[in-house]
Amino acid sequence: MSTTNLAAFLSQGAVDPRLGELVLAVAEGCVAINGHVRRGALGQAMGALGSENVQGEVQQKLDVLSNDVLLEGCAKATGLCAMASEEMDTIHPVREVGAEGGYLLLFDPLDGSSNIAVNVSIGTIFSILPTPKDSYGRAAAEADFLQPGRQQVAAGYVVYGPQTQMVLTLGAGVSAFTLDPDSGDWVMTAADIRIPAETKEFAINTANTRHWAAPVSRYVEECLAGVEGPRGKDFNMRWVASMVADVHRVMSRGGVFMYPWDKREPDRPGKLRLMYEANPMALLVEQAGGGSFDGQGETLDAKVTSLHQRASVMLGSAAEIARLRAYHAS
Ligand code: P6P
Repeated sequence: MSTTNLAAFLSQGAVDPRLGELVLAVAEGCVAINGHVRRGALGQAMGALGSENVQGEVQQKLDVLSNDVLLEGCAKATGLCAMASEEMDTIHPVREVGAEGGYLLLFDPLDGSSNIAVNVSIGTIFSILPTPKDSYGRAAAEADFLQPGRQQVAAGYVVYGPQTQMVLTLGAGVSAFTLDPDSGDWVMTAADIRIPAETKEFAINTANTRHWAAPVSRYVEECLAGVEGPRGKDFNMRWVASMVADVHRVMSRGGVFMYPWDKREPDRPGKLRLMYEANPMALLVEQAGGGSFDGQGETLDAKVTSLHQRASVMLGSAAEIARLRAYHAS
């Protein structure tokens, strides 16, 4: 593969220069976040703040630091109209856009932050929507963000693991870039990523087994039954409890990642958030030939009613998602 980098990839003719500028600003912010993550206890960013975010979750210092890094770094992107984050109750307006339109950026600045203290991979997830046509010439409103995931013009994540990697789609396939720790450059290390349709690996928190809906229980039980069971093959289970790490494994070698609805909070669709976790991951997975299902329909078609709404998430290898869909239909 000829060596190319993120800047060159984003400056291709087909990419709106303002979109490329915004993705580069996100990438630069993630380089700064990467630095804080990797300093760990040697830095000032470890530990909990004692505050809670809009989700009612204890905020880690790195959660807020990462959020601030992205707010400050991305505001310079000339096409950016407003931002929204897991860590902020309301949207963060940046500038009005004229008739040429612009972009809305959503992110989970540091997903899986409960893993910071135990040195397990964590990540940043981001999603980019177009500003709605009726928003031209005025400041952004929260309602402008409430678009189905299929409207995304770009989505990606950065996983802070043994390597720091960005996996990105602009709607025409999925590429991966590895941060060169020496040069600080994002070097393309994978192009046109494809998820195998079949798999022998599933990821779900099995501590919740007694709370699952019947179709999910059936799917997992059949995986556990292995070669003697209806699947006729043995499966392996993984659960990092860091969505970016678990989804990166699916993007890298196939598999199924599930955080489905369960009986613990029957009125809540699921634990994960639609706008800045499920939707960006669903676009990446679909662009790589996989599928994403929320128990009723495609994640990307889910109706959006609020910025921080949650979703049931089942995504990964196409044949497995088709099976889960069939079990939910029967
Ligand atoms: P549980 C991390 O807190 C997170 O939001 C996702 O990254 C991860 O997949 C999930 O929650 C883990 O949840 O209930 O297994 O701890």
